[in-house]
Amino acid sequence: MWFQTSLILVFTSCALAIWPAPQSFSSGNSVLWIGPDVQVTYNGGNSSLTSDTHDGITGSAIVKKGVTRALGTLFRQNIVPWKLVPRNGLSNFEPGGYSPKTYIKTLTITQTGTDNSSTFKPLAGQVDESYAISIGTDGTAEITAVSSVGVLHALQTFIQLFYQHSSAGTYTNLAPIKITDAPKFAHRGLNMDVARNWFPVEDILRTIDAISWNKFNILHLHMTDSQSWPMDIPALPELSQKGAYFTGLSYTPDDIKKIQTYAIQRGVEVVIEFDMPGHTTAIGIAYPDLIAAFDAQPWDTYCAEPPCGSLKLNSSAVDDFVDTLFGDVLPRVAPYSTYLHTGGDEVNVNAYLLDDTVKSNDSAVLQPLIQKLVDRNHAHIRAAGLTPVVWEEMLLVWNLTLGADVVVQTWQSDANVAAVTAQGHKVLAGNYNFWYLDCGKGQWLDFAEGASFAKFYPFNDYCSPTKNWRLVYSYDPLAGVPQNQTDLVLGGEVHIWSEQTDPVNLDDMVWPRASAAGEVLWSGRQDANGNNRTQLDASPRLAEMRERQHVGRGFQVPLCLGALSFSAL
Ligand code: CP6
Repeated sequence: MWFQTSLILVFTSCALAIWPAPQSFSSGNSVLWIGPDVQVTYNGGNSSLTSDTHDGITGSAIVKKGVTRALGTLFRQNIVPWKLVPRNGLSNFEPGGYSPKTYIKTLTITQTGTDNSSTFKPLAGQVDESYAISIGTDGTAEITAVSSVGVLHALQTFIQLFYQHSSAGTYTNLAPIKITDAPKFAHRGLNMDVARNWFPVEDILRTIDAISWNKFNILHLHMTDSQSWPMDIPALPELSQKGAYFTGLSYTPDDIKKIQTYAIQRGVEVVIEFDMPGHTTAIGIAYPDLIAAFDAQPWDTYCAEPPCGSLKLNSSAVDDFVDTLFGDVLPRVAPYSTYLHTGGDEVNVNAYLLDDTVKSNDSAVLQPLIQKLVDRNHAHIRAAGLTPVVWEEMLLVWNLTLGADVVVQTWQSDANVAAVTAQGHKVLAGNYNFWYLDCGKGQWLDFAEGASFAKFYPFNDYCSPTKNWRLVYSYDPLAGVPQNQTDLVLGGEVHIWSEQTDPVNLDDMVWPRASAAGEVLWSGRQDANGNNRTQLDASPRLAEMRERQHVGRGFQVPLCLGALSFSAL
């Protein structure tokens, strides 16, 4: 049974509207239609996959559910349920003049590799995420990938090939299509701060959907900060009972598992961060003895952002705390994670003037104590089979001796990316000037501490029309990294700090600006000829991405074209 209207392939070879851009493609000039009764086969099976209800996490279950979602999206059967946008569904338009119509009858999916447990942890290059798509003029479509994650990426590309027309005269045809694709960077993440505001589980799941559409493979949850501790730790029950914004506004172990497994089914891995020793005030609400400089004033003497509070550095109670914390969390999250992030950003030495176990702001005194804390944490993480991640300051400000396995996440400059690789460490690139989605769009104009922030962060030009996707798109994770060290750049993350973001504005703060980072990370800043990708090439494709893959799936997000900057094209 055909759907009321069919869909057609419409791209010209000069503007294949795929986001992120595939590494290589070619297209022809034949229009093909597709209907919801397309026969999908996976590795030779011949039953329709759309009725599968398997709940386990196996490669074939991942593929089957991925197919169900992809076809559901294509035929508007399962758009994101959280924010249903009243839409007309498929238009009544169909191109004429093509008779007889050729329909895609079969989509043949072939997975050439065998999934193993690490296949579900698409990190650090462990998983082959490549795929190929081939569509012949006779209406046969093929997807080939090594892993189930590769098949998921292929499906996200596949559904973008079909265009629902709403106006006549713009279609061109394209089969035969050939696409071969693979990511430039292994680590493609969004860091979501879930501590500054409370985000119900469904907001996180919705964000996982959207990041998978953009071929990101990491959701980094900045889980804890000074403002709240929203994760239940059964061995330390008061942490979230007192440290969450309100009792119950916290993620239970079941919630965490649900988030992790939901992500894995979409080719995404969750990285949990417990930021310490700074950014920990909320711990002190339950355990006052663990925290120095609790809400100390004036705040800008003792911390980067109020309320102040740092884990004490020479306290056996703190040692016991981290032992209990990691002993509780790691066995639960390890099956679904590769990494655990121990934070380490923005430690203010003055907080330790007020630490009764230290009473000093001398870096030479503090450095070995921070080293001990980090060593302790990282030993726990390694014992659980995971790899530690830290913020750049642990290496570049505190000169800690970090294991060769440790991944260092930068946020301040290109020079710092290079400084990390110069020391032989793996690095996640990021830069507040380009990839901080909380900066700009006027959010900080309303912030009560705005004047103080302006003093510290003059680089945030508030309410700027230039903090748009174009700026995000112009960032190159490899800028400044010597040729022979680029292998150490695992990828990068775009960040949504949530002081000014909550479930109400989450989607439009993040999307589609994060999509721009998604393309840089998947496709690379440069094209196959080594030239920087241009905004002229990206702009119509991103517009399609936003309209069809975000708004069309229920995300009411603006394109935020912002000020044109032709000099940056
Ligand atoms: N919170 C935490 C933040 C920031 C960082 N860490 C931050 C710093 C500067 C800017 C934006 C955000 N809000 N925990 C830095 C990694 Cl401009």
